[in-house]
Amino acid sequence: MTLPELISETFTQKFGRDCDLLIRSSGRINIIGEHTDYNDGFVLPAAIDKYIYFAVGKNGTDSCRFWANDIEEADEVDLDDIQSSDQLWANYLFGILEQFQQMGVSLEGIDVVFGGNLPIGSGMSSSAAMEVGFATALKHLFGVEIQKPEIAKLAQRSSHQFIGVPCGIMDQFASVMGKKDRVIRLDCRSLEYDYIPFYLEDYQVVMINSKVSHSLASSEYGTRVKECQSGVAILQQHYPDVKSLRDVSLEQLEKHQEDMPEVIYKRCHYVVAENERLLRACDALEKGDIAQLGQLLNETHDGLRYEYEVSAPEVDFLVEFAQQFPGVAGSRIMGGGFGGCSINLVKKDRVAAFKTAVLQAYQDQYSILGEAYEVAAVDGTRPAAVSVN
Ligand code: GAF
Repeated sequence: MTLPELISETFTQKFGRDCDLLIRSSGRINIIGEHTDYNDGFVLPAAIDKYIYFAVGKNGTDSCRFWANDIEEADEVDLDDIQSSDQLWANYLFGILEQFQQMGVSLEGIDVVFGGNLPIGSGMSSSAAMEVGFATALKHLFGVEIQKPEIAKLAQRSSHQFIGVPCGIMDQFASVMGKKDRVIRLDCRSLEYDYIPFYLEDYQVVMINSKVSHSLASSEYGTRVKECQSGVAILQQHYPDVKSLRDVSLEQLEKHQEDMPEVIYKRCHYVVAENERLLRACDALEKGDIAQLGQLLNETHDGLRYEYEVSAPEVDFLVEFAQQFPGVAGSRIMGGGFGGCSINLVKKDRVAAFKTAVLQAYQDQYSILGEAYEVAAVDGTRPAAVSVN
């Protein structure tokens, strides 16, 4: 049975009728440009072929019932009184309902079944895929006129307001705006974007899931946001036009190293350098220079590990192993950090050997069974047919 069949059939079994609509939502990878989005910088993500499907249908009541198929948990919420749930996954959905209500949409009760093959908590944006997937379902079900970039912004607001995570726009934007065989070069200040052909010659993107997710992740994320803001406040004393780290050059930053605490300098240095690296990475991609692209990924990992300090020992191990493995052009931790996946550019004829070797070494070192996924860039969140996977 295909995934869409599974999700729509589960809907039928649970709720005793067929669903009205099926939505396919994608996870995302980010080639380079990590922790730059909330600094008004650039990112280079793509929607990928790891999905969450939503089967939805109106139920004629004022309440919404949810079934999370992968973890077999249910939840329910009254549309007149949307309160936080004890279950985090439910809050990603409740927050979207609240956003639609704030837009003045008059919602009716619905039933929802969702699930898929996008690993949860692995840095591939399962939460953003849930948010934009559910928002896309509501758009179609209630005939709401809302464009895709607005869906991304609405989902980001929901993360800020309902979940309390001050995330950037990258994940939601990539999930909903992704295009087959393209990466998105997104300016997170203006939300202007273009699509860059994503052809890696004889290389393949391979994700290695460490299966660890350290609990520091959300509190440290907020701390990084604040650290960057305090760096900006110091720089503004010298450069009044600076609004965010996006506006700062390495030269300007280095000149004022002594004016800021060491930790703030390190955070700012990483972000400013990462923005510059991204522009060089786009060049490398356009020229088909995968060796150069890989080298930039390696540099990003060092920055995330030593300057931004958002890596994790388990992922450092995976990355160090990969960087030394013949046929790997580059490797780094991907996403918010503190666990999750590494992203690796691997020669196609070395993929099988790499996956076996890295997972074995990881298991020997940490007694954890990691997972490897070969991923491709696909079209982002959209209505789906039951018969197509
Ligand atoms: C998380 C956030 F949600 C994104 O907005 C982004 O900041 C990313 O971490 C780091 O690049 O996925």
